[in-house]
Amino acid sequence: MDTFAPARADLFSFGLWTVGNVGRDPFGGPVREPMAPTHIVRKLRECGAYGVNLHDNDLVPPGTSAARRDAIVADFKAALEDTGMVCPMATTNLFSHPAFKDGAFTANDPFVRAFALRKTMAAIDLGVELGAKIQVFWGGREGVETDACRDPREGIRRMREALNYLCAYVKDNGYDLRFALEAKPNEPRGDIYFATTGHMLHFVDSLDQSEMVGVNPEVAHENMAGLSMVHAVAQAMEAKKLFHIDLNAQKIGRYDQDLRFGSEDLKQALLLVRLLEGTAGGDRYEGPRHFDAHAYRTEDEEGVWEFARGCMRTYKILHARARSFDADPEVREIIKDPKDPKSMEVDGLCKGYDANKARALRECKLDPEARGKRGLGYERLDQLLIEHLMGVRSCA
Ligand code: GLT
Ligand code: MN
Ligand code: MN
Repeated sequence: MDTFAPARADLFSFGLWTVGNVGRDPFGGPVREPMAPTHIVRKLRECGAYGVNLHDNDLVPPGTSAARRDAIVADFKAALEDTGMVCPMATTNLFSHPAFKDGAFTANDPFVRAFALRKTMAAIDLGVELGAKIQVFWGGREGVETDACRDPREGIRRMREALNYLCAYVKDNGYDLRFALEAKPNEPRGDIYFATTGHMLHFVDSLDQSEMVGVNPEVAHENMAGLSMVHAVAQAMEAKKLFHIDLNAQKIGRYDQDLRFGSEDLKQALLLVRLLEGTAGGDRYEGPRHFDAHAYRTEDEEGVWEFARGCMRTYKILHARARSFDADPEVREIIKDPKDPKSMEVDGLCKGYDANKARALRECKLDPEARGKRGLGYERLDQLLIEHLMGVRSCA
């Protein structure tokens, strides 16, 4: 039996736009034929995924008549039923239409803002009809080339207004749906508002219905800003706001590459899987493991499925390597909490201020000089991480 073969319980999902990417880039046109959404559903199930996500436009091309829309949706639902696939997440394309060139919810033109809101309400209806429990918001055009065009505080206020409106729409319709906000620092805009997951987390707290809004961090986007995806995800998990995740890979300092998960910076990928799966302890992330990536432009359709299988297989291998690392007695020894009475007493003095504790803290012996001289063994720890990652060291 192949222990790295994906199973439904792994909750692996792909967007129609990911495996369906035709390989267009700013310098060249498509290199692959578009695939029918129902074909993608069947192929993803064969590869071992459990879910498929979509933008409104991925399934229903703009300008489709109401009758044709219903027929497309019915066919798609039938493919989901036949295969047992689910649609865990849906999103709105608020970036392709020329009207969105100055933003969608944050655009200066009220007609554009109204169009964005109306389009999103329809995309929410579509997602809910397909069973989606999460609506992602990636504001690709919500930004500027020149900040001379608007007070950035107005951009922030408009974004809040739109999300408050849409949360109220969801409640009014009795939908069982939560929102996940996805940050990106730039591309396609020169600068995008709410550049990182940290910015988004702060913004979420300012919303009327903040309990129904969380984040959707993406590896490539945090790395584009030169930041740690592991820390972004940790902050979201700690705040109970990791509602969804976009897994992929990225070389630092480049455009948004959306590469196969684990194909760059394997150490970060290992530490990310370790965090999501809780192999070092702590809560596990329970939502979909979504791969927001696409195959190299060099590939034909077979290469696309090879890419999809690769994302899932690498995730499972990294999960096994993380388990092995955390089961290693030498690792546990290096990072264990000191449990001797003196350490525990000092620790107790630092938790929950009161005047007596503060007095005792002023007086107790801490010996910072000796502590400054102590080696911590993290070179050894990291070498152990690398050896588990490379498979030359294994613990059950
Ligand atoms: C687009 C973007 C992604 C977003 C998608 C959701 S669309 O491909 O690059 O990061 O997650 O709108
Ligand atoms: Mn993404
Ligand atoms: Mn991306």
